[in-house]
This record gives sequence, C-alpha cells and structure tokens, in this order.
Amino acid sequence: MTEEDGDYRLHDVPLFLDRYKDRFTTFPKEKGWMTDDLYMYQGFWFQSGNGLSIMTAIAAQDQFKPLPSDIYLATLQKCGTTWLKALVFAIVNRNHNYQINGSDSSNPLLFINPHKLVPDIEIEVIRMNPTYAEGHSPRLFSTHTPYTSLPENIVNFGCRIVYMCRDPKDVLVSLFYFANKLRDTSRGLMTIEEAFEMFSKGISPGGPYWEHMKGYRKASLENPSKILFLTYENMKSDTVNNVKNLADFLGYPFTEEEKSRGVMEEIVSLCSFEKLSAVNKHGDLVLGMPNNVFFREGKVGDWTNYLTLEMGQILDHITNKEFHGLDISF
Ligand code: PAP
Repeated sequence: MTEEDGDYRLHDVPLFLDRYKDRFTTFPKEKGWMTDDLYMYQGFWFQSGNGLSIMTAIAAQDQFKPLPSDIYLATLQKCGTTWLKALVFAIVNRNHNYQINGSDSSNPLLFINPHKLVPDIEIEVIRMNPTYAEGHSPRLFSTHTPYTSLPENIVNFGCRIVYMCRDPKDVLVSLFYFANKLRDTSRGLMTIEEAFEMFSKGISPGGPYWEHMKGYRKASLENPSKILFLTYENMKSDTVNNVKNLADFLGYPFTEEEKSRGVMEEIVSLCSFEKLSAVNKHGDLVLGMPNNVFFREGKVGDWTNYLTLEMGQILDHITNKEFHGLDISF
C-alpha cells in the first residue's frame, strides 16, 4: 500500500488481498486507464491494484460491516465525488465544534482533503484502525461500487445512499486527464481517441458508465426515501437548493434560523471549487496521488474543448438510448 504507516495493514495487505486473487484471475481483462488492467466482475469493469480495485471491492463485499445509520455517497469516478463528500460532510457536521489535534477549531474542510474526511468502503476494509470510533453516528462513507455489487447489508438495512451522476462527455474528459496524470509513465499517455473508444464501449473504471448510472437510478425510483439521485449539472446550476434538499434527505434539515443566518450559502461557499482547490493545492492524499489531481476545471460542458462534435453526438446517442424513460437529464 502507499498510505502512511499505521493507517493501513501495511504488512498484512498483500496477505489479506492474496486470498481474493484466485477469484478474479480468470475474469475478462482489458487495458486499464490509471492501473495496468481492468477486470470484469459482476458485469462491471474494476481496476487492478491494491487500492480502489477489484480486490478491495470483493473484500468490501465480504468484510465491510454496514450499520443502519450509515450514509453512503456513491459515484462513478469523476462525477463529482470530491464535491459531494465536502457538501455532505459540511451539512452533517455543521454544528460540531471542531477540535482537530486539540488546537484548531476551524472546519476540517479548510485544511483536509474531503477524501480523507469521507473514507471509501473499499479502503476501509484494509485500514488498520477503523475510521470511526464505536458508537459514532452517522458514519459517512463513499463508494464507486455499482449498486448490484454493494456489500448486501447496505441495501438490506435501508441505509441512505446519495448518488451523483454527470454528463458522460465531461466524465470522459475528466477521467482522461486524471488517468494521464496518474498512470505509470512507462505506459505512455492515452490519446483522447483511445479514451473515447474505450469509454464508449463501456470499458472504463466502474463502467460501463451507463450501466452504473442505471443501477442506482432504477433503485432510486423504486426507493426515493433511501436513495437520492443527483446530477453534477443540477448541483452546479442551483447549489443552494440542492444543499437544502440534501440536508432534508439526510435527516439534517436547516432550521428557519439557520436559513436566515445564511448557513446554506456558507456551506456552498466552503465547498466551492475555488475554495477546495485552493486548500488542496499542495500535498498528497496518498503517495503518488497529489491532492490537486481532484481539481481541474470544475465546469459543465468542458468536453467541447477536447472532443469532436461527432464524438459528442455518439455519446449523446448512447445516453439517449440507454437512459430512455429514466428521467435523467444533464
Ligand atoms: P473522484 O471520483 O476520482 O474522486 P471526482 O471528484 O468525482 O473524482 O471528479 C473530479 C471532478 O470534479 C473534476 O472535474 P473536471 O476534471 O471536469 O474539472 C473536478 O474539477 C471537479 N470538482 C472537484 N471539486 C469540485 C467542486 N468543489 N465543485 C465543482 N467541481 C469540482
């Protein structure tokens, strides 16, 4: 593992993960984006490697222990995970008097990457010490795992899930840049044509993109009180209203007094692209993964600067066909 000593089962991780190796070595395999390979498991492409990977996703299915009061933030990579983590953390913890390291009482979002504040379940299973003390409620976790592959008690317990979806054209461009920053230099850079080809065939981490979205969308239509389905674009166009709805859904509604004090607007500002990207300009989330890799443009429609019109039309065509009747628009 590449995380700080003591946080993960550093010496145990290879041993721990070894037991999952036999489960996937015969699965269909494709070239990876960030990692060497992608493996097909339960209908989706998972990354190779030790971190967010096929091994840790299977380990989470086997070993992660959900609690009914947990809140899960589910996304495909590059759909707004970092932003959603910050917003939900800020909403749920807004009345805490922060005492990080006993000295600083300011909000952790002003100096900690949101990815550290809301851990992934796939990483939690290889952590030496659990993130949350016993009795802490609610626990906030995130995941890129498709709905049908989640550790089953997340669904059985009726845990609340917030899913954020994003226009696939912008997801593709964002993922393309992310992958080229993180992949091993010996593999060379991906071209946008190669990335488009793979993405449109569904071969991307967590993909097929459209299947990932459909799984959570259908579940949210069946169970709207437990699964909230958001889009990055709608969050961008009316963040305050979305923050209000998020707080209602999570069971942390804003009081009239908070509304009149402008607390919702404060949260929007604290979690803005400008604020978070400034806080995370330096340092690493884990070795080899700089904090700033999660902040690029933060815009809707940036794809027009990188994809041809024809590529955009092909992706839109697939989206219209796949999302027909699901009431998803960007
Ligand atoms: P992850 O799934 O790997 O954690 P994720 O946070 O979903 O990544 O995606 C990063 C995208 O969200 C980037 O988009 P871009 O490449 O199109 O620019 C990043 O800029 C954007 N992003 C990060 N923080 C914010 C924010 N506070 N507001 C809006 N967009 C943001």
